Amino acid sequence: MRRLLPVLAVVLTVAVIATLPLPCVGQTLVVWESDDPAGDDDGPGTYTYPTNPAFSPFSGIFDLTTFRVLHDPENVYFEITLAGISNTWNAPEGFSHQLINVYVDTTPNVGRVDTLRDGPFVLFDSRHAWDVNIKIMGWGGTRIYFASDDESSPGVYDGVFAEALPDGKTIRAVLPKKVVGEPSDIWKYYVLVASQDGYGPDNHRPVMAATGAWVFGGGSDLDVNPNVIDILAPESGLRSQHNQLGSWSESERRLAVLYPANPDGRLALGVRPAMVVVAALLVIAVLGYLAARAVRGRPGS
Ligand SMILES: [Ca+2]
Ligand SMILES: [Ca+2]
Repeated sequence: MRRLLPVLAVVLTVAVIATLPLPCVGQTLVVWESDDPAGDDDGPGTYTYPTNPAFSPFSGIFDLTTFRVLHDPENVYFEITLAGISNTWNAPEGFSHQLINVYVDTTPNVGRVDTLRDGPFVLFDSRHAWDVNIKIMGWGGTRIYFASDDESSPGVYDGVFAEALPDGKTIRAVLPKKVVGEPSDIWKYYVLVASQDGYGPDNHRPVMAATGAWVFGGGSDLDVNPNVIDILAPESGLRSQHNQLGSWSESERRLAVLYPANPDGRLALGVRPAMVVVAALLVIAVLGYLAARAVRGRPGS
């Protein structure tokens, strides 16, 4: 038994670490985070930036690289890191270009699969209908909407705001818990990066067939292709960004269908479930060894 003590200590340590909350960042706890491939700010693979110099294709201002959910006792924070952000037109929040919509499936089996208003031109997976939509943009436009809202809803803005962080590439949205609730492991996230346009549908800069000074190219002149430049999604596979954002059809007037970035909840974290499995296997191995010893040690065996 004495020889087993170090093994048991390791097993217990791994098991405890696997169940601990994610590491602290300052005063806040990380609930979930995920990276997005760099250089995929091309929607379904065909989109090109507007030609006005404010939208340098090398700026990466619509290229999502990381999405992070944090919380403290008062607020939930969404941090969206891009390859770069730019404050070309001096928005008070420190970013001018980005329009980020995060749709969260907080409650299974309720919610909606379309957007509140025409603008992004996408639909959502019916198995993960969204319940809360956080619209993040400059000039005081950040809002929280609910699936039960109607098209004319002004959204919740009390205590809701967005700001550029000092790293010069991260936008943080501050969302009161009394509005959005306590973040949970079962929350599923759709993260959509678009270009803010005060004249566009629901503030989305359109993606047309041909690139122009103020519009993206590589889409359609009908309101059927996503006005979304990057989403949080894998680079390859069935649910790749290009497959998701390319699942629209002009001839069939069919919108693209998007899938949440973490359909399997915490499994998306990768390393932690692996640690849980390793810890469980070690516990089983040790228990099996102890049981075998107990049987061998029994009188008459
Ligand atoms: Ca990206
Ligand atoms: Ca992406």
